[in-house]
Amino acid sequence: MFKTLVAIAVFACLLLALPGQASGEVTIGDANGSGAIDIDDVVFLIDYVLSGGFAPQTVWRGDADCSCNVDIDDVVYLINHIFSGGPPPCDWTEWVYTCGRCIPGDVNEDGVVDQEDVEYWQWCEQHPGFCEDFPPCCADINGDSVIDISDMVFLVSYITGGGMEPMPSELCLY
Ligand SMILES: [Ca+2]
Ligand SMILES: [Ca+2]
Ligand SMILES: [Ca+2]
Repeated sequence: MFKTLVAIAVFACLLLALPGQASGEVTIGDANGSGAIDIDDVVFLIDYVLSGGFAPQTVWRGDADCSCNVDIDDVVYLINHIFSGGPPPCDWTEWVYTCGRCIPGDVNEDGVVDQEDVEYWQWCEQHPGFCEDFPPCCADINGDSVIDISDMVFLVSYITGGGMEPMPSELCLY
């Protein structure tokens, strides 16, 4: 019995210790970044939109109606969602595509993710200073907000088959 209680306690602690969001996942509408969409986000957005208050940490979090800008319509949308059962904000992946931020993995920005992206990346690495427009939002392919060799590995793994699809990056929110 004691062991069971300890196991339950440990499990509960683990649950509490889990972060609200996994790396690479953003909740559109969670304007204050608390991990949930609630009245606090409405208050936060009203303050930002109408009173010049703090912007959401990554401003596009506040784009609740997924219109690709943050304004009073987002406040109305959130109120309708929270209090009147209106539809939730679009999910993060949908937002990235809808607002044309980037196709994850499409580092040469030609609209497809393929071997040419790997080649472009390699070319950029070999020619520092020539790829000033290297799009960070497309190049953080594993969605951990850092651009490094692991993103290249992720991309190669996807293109050659078997690897996971590139994920949208929180870098797209800046
Ligand atoms: Ca909006
Ligand atoms: Ca491409
Ligand atoms: Ca990364």
